[in-house]
Amino acid sequence: MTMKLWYSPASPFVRKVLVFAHETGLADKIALVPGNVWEPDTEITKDNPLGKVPALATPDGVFAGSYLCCEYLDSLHAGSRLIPLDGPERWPVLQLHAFADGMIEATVASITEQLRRPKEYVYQGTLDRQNARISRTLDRIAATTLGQTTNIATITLGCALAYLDFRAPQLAWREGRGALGLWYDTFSARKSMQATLPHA
Ligand SMILES: N[C@@H](CCC(=O)N[C@@H](CS)C(=O)NCC(=O)O)C(=O)O
Repeated sequence: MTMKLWYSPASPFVRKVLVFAHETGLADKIALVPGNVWEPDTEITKDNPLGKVPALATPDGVFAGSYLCCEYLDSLHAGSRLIPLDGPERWPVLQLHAFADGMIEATVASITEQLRRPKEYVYQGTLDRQNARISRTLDRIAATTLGQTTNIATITLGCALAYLDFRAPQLAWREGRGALGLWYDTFSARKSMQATLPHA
């Protein structure tokens, strides 16, 4: 079975799906289809009316949004689930996923504000608010003990931190969060992370 992933090479949400696909041994079942979400008549809308990436076109239908793409991929492999279906690990994993995913959302919103709006319309208050959200969430995550278990949460966190390095290095997220930095150094060396480095 071949699936089609609408993607853009710098999108952290797309990267999350790609890392997930590598970790579950499904990467070679996915054909990447570049799409420019900023073109008004982008072809992505044929599959995903939201006009966003990622979207995964499969024999079972189109799945829009990174979480759903990952959940679908998780149903296709025989290894242990990266989104725990039940058991005590399910809720902590989903909770960390939500925080990491929210950081990506905030960073993307901030970058969109800076890169996609005419300079005179960029509102510093919005940027400050997103930065504060990211900083608080980093602090909360840094206060927890993170293992190197690979799951939807750690994959999303790895992609969130990488995206901060890529697009918002001035936030210096490692400062005062040494253990999180060490965690990321190990996680980002994984083959799945190395195979999916972003480019502008
Ligand atoms: N919640 C969605 C967010 C996807 C998203 O925001 N993708 C961005 C690229 S990183 C996009 O397509 N933006 C285009 C737009 O906002 O019009 C997910 O988890 O995939």
